[in-house]
Amino acid sequence: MTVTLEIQEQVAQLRSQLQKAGYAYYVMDNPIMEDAVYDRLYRQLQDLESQYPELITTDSPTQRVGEQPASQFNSVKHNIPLYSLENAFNQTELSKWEQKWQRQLEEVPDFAYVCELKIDGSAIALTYENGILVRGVTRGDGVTGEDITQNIRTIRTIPLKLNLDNPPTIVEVRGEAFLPLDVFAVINQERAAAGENLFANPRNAAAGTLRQLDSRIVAKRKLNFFGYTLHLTEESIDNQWNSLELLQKMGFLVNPHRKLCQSLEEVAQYFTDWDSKRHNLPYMTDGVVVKLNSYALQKQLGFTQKFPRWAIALKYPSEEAPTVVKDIIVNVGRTGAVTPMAIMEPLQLAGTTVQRATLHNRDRVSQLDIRVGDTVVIRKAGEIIPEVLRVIKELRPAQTIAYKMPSYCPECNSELIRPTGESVTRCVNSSCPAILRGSLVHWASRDALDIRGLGEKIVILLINSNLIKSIADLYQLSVAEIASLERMGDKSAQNLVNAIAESKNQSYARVLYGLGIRYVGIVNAKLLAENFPNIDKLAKASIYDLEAVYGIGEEIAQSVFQWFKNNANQELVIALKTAGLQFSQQSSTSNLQQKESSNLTQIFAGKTFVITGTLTSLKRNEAKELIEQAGGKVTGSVSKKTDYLLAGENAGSKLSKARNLGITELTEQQLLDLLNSG
Ligand code: 1X8
Repeated sequence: MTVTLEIQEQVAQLRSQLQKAGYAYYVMDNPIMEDAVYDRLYRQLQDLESQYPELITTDSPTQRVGEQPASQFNSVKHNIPLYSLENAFNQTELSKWEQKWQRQLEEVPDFAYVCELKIDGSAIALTYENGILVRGVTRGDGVTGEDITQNIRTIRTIPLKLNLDNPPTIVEVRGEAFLPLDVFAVINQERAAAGENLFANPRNAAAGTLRQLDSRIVAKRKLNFFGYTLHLTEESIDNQWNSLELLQKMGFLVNPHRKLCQSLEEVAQYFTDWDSKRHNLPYMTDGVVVKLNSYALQKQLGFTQKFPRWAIALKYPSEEAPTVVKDIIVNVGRTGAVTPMAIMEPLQLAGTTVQRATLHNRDRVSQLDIRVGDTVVIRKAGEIIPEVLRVIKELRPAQTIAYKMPSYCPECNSELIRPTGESVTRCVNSSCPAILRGSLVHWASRDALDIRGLGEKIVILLINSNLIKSIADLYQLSVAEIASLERMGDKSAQNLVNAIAESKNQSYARVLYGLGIRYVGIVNAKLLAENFPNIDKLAKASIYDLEAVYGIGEEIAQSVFQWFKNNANQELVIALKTAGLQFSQQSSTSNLQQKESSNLTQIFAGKTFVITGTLTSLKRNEAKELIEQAGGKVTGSVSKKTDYLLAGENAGSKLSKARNLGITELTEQQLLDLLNSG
């Protein structure tokens, strides 16, 4: 088909509308368009682009997520090195820095400092050619980094095209890619549910995410970016403050909490203010960056071997501190995972008292060679449990004994298992009291059934007095039974019984999460609940059915499938159902069930479908049900036997495989048209 001028204009207009709407939504946090309208324009653009592939440009809003994972990242030398910053830890060091730069000049001119928050993320350099994003590179060692352009493109607050009428030929933008704290928490929850090692802090999580080879995974992690340095070939800007303004105008997210300060006293005030206010920010900061505003002054001062002389990072007190190990124990969690822990002389860390720190796993224990009596450095980062960072071997007392992890469960004495290829050691005795205790605590936790008053202490009392042997027994407890526990009055017993009864109103997704199925964190629980509208459908789902859900991978599918095969779990579900817990989705999907007896003709009789990508007008299970009603079958993976591929947005490897096999692709609209004509 030939491309008319009209179509070109239509494409250009759609892109401009989408780009403006995306900017308003992601950068300004002030949407100007309804989601449904955005989706409709997006699909119009996608349709035009698939009809006229020659019109696709790299800066099109449809081109943020790549289809193919990268096999590796190429090394790239930075055009301008990325320096690190000199650190100052207090006002004295800050004053010394001021004296130092001033001594370098024959005469100190009028000057101002720009203060910015120091974002605890991963520095990256972006290159724009003629206003179009062409490259994103990690900091690396400052001289050479890795080309992660594919991943960078998924960050919504990084413009694919600069918002400038006449962009300079080359623009370089530096800034910090970071994970907002809520996103970080969810990622770690999912990793904990999967029995994987947690990211120590948002910085590691951001760095790890940026180095993911599959940009579709990066897209799901919701990285964000603050721009803070602008390099232009022409000298049109003469200070840092104006460059931040220009960055913002170009379409970048620039941190709003910047301040132009006329003196070091003002800088000190900014630092103190933000030391308390930083805890309310939705991202992690580890200090403030102070820069001389004037570019002329910056140029005059230049760089040392390592640092610019015109900037410094004023850092907050460390969240790391030394203490002494009193004991090493192992803790058995609800999944049976055995975690070694150090019990330490209590210490103050970032404002709280800490006396336990995780040693993660067996390998970490031998790597550290930690012993009772050792002096260790503890780190507390964000919300997670403190960890032992390192052992100061120089301070080890004489005659310490190497620590060896036990081979038997400290709670039930059964032999511990370490599956090959896994770092976690487990107790696999399903009646281990530690597992029951952990399962109950998890069931009652805030994101699960949220049963107030049912903490670990009560759980232990309930188990020890033989009142409960499974989660379902909670729902049989009487006020009198609870009141018979140590230090439990009638009133608190009644409150607890009420709280337990109220938990029956919690959603199906929370119940699924509460069951503590491995890899099923809150996010996956919601996905499962949306796609399998009741527990019977979920219990009957094959691995293929499970994997057909966008976002549910092989490991999760396997884990869910295995969980429902287990007899004890089946009994638990029955008992909880009898007790009145929610095991079906209360939503729009229910009208699908009513359609079950509808009289669609069997136009897809004997045909096999695969669904991939994000569907926009139908839910996955709706599409599946429609296909099945028309006599078709939906499977999880593409093969020669597949007849049709229903491809939604951001379809990936399944789409390429289907194309290789010459399988017919359908859009949602085409599917609906076929069904309507049938
Ligand atoms: C590092 C960082 C800088 C800024 C914020 N966060 C950082 N992590 C900033 O200037 N606003 S500058 C910088 C560097 O130059 N190494």
